[in-house]
Amino acid sequence: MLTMKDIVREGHPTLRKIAEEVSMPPSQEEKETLQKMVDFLIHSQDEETAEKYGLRPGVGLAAPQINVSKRMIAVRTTDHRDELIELGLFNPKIVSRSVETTFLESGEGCLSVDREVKGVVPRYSRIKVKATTLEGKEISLRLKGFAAVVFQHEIDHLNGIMFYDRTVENDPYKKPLPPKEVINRSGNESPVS
Ligand code: LHY
Ligand code: NI
Repeated sequence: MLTMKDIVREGHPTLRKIAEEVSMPPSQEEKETLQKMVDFLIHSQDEETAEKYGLRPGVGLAAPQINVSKRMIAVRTTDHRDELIELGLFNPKIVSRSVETTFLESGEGCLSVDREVKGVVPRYSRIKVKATTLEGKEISLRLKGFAAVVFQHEIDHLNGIMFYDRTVENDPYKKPLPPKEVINRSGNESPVS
C-alpha cells in the first residue's frame, strides 16, 4: 500500500513536469498504480488506518505526487448533493468551465507540501471533466463546489502547477488563469483559446 513515504514533496522535479498522456487501453501496471492511489485516499480517510500508518487525510491524489509522470488522478470526496465521488481517472481533461470563479475560504493544502501557505486560490466555480475511469469507461462529469476545486487542484498537478502558484493574498476574485485544455462553449461556460 501507499504511505506518506511514497509521496514526493515540493522541490521534487516530477511535480514540475507535464505528465504524459496514458495510452488507451491502460496497462495492467497503470491500472494497479491508479487503484493504489484510490486506496490511499480510502485508507487516509479511515481514522484507524490513517493513525496506524501515519497518513494525512486526503481527498485527491495525482500520479506525479507518487513520482509517476502520467495523467492519472484519484479523487474521493462528496459532491454538492452529498453523493460520494470515488474515482480513479486516466487522462482527465477540463472541457469547459464557468466564467464565475470561487475559492475555499480556508485556502488549500497539498499532500506534497508540508507547510501552511497563506492566501486563497481562485478556481472556476463549475467545470466539466472528461476522462476514462479505472474500469475503462469514458465519462463526463459536471462538478461544482468543493469537488470542482479538488479536480482543478489535481489536474493542475498533471500540468506541473502547484496551488501556491495561483495564490492571491488580497484579491480572491482575481480570475485564475484559464485551463489550457478548455475547448468548447456551452451555456455560460466559456472557451479558452
Ligand atoms: N490533496 C489535497 C488533500 O488534502 C487536495 C486538496 C485540494 C485539499 C484542494 C484541499 C483543497 O486531499 C492533494 O494535495 N492532492 O494533490
Ligand atoms: Ni496537491
